[in-house]
Amino acid sequence: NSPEMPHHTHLLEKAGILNKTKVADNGKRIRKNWSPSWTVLHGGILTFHKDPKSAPSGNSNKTNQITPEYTVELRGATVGWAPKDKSSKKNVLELKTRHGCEYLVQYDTESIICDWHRIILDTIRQLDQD
Ligand code: I3S
Repeated sequence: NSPEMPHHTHLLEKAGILNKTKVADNGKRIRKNWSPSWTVLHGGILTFHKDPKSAPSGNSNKTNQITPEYTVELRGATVGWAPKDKSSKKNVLELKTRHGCEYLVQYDTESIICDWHRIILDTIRQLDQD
């Protein structure tokens, strides 16, 4: 970690489509609402974007696809495979923030969800070192 190259410039980046639902907000359980989401990891923040299909009919346009729905600060967060009782879906990750928000993240293709698991884990570890 040299002065010329601050740690945050090494933070990992990735983007893709994942299925997600928020399940807790500040420690309070909330109702699941699974939806596909354009998901972007950048600067230690994971951003889930709104599902354009969820826009009111007639109101669907390209800008909906880049509207953030949830921004998740990965510093102090944990990620792991969700226990089977959390969802009947396969390949589900459980992401918990240090502020008590919880998300489930899922994708049928194992290699894709495994790549996300690895990069989120590596980012959390990297942030822990700062
Ligand atoms: O944990 P739950 O309540 O079994 O989650 C299911 C519900 O969110 C369900 O919606 P309704 O509450 O409208 O029935 C969803 O359609 C299911 O996908 C949720 O379960 P899975 O096992 O898919 O996470």
